[in-house]
Amino acid sequence: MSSGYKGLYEEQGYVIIPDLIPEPVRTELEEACARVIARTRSGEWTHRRTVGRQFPPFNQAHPDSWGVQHVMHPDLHEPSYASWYTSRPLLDAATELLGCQEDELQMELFNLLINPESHAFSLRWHRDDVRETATVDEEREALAVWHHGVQWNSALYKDSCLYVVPSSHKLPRSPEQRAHSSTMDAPTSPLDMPGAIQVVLQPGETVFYNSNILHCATYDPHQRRATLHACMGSTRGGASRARNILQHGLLWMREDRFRDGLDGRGRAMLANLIKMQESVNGDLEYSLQN
Ligand SMILES: O=C(O)CCC(=O)C(=O)O
Ligand SMILES: [Fe+2]
Repeated sequence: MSSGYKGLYEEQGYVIIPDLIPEPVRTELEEACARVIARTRSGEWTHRRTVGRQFPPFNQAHPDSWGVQHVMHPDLHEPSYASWYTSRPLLDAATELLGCQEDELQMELFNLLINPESHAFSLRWHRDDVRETATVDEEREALAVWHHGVQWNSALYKDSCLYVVPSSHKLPRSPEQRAHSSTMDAPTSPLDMPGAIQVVLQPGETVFYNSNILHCATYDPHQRRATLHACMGSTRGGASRARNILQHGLLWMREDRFRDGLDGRGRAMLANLIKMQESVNGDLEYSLQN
């Protein structure tokens, strides 16, 4: 991929890339999403994000869902997710943005973000791996570390849920920004946050964003959403992504039946994840709290 995407990604903390989902694949993914969304809403698939809770562990108390977790899980029998996750256009984008070689790519999370059925819901302003109580110095220190991972949202339908503060992945919050992001409450108007913009994705577009950019999201039950939400790392990060990734409980990825369903590229990426998992002791905390 020859582009200015990496420069923009580093400068703004996010970049929108079109066309990472070829047309026939998009239809397959739309159909797979319709099936897993139905299974999640019916309660059959219990790995889900529940309305009222922003971060894992997601409880099972609330009936409405805003996300489907672990779409590559073999129990879902939907091979199109793993085959897209390891597809050429996506791997080219990830290696460019990560600045690594393909054999250094580490398989990580793949979830689906959906509209709740009957409740409007919002996420508060947050960085995925820095707590809202961090001091300016703690924030500066956390943001100075290169995290060796990329995260993205790929919209199957038009998606205007996400808000970000461009370039905030490099800067501690200003006092005003801190005032808008220090409580557990979601904003009533996200654009009140100084510097905030709304990220609007047309169907088929992908936004890659630094997971420590200041961001929030709003979910409208009347606006159809099926947005592929995934991340990938590079082995250059060693175990630095362990907490962020392994807190989601990925035992199923160690099963032979999962590995057997992957192609050669996927198996190599999975082997890198398992190596990282084995290099740390299982006792991990959660990055953020609800
Ligand atoms: O819904 C989105 O686009 C953002 C989700 C998010 O920020 C998160 O899962 O931490
Ligand atoms: Fe987030």
